[in-house]
Amino acid sequence: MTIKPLIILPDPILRQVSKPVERVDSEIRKLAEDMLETMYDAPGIGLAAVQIGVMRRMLVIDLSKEGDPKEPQVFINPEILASSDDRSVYEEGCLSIPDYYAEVERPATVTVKYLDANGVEQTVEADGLLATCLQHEIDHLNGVLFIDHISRLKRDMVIKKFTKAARTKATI
Ligand code: GNR
Ligand code: NI
Repeated sequence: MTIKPLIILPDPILRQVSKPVERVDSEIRKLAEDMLETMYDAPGIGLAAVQIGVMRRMLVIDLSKEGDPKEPQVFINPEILASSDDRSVYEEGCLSIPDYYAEVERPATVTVKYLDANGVEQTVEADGLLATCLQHEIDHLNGVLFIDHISRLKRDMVIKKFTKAARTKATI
């Protein structure tokens, strides 16, 4: 198990579209373990493979409360089959956009088909935080960030701030 460095805005990697996982093998299960360890270390409640620079359609989520037993969930090649018309609003954050939070409105309920860590097809009807988190992570697989769902003014401000920070940190 390895904690991997996180890809941070405005790295163009975050805008790439991830490719499907072809076979759920030991390499993919190792990747899932690394993603979970990286997510727990951050800490976060979800992580897409692209956030550690791996362009595969895969994400992990753990919504268990601090102190309770861990509930790691692995979603491979997830697909949203249906979204509800009713919406819910959550204050979202992203490990690739550290210390920035904004309210995002999304479908309140989604039906998601995916492969689990054993390569077995599963379908979940998610609501609440799981619905929001699944949509946030599936967006990552398509090169979409939660700031794409807020006002252009706010988005441009965040991108500008992170671009400036990256320039300051760079050794060029
Ligand atoms: O840790 C995270 N918290 C969070 C809060 C509200 C909605 C979505 C998320 S996901 C985020 C981790 C992350 O960046 N996943 O891609
Ligand atoms: Ni994120």
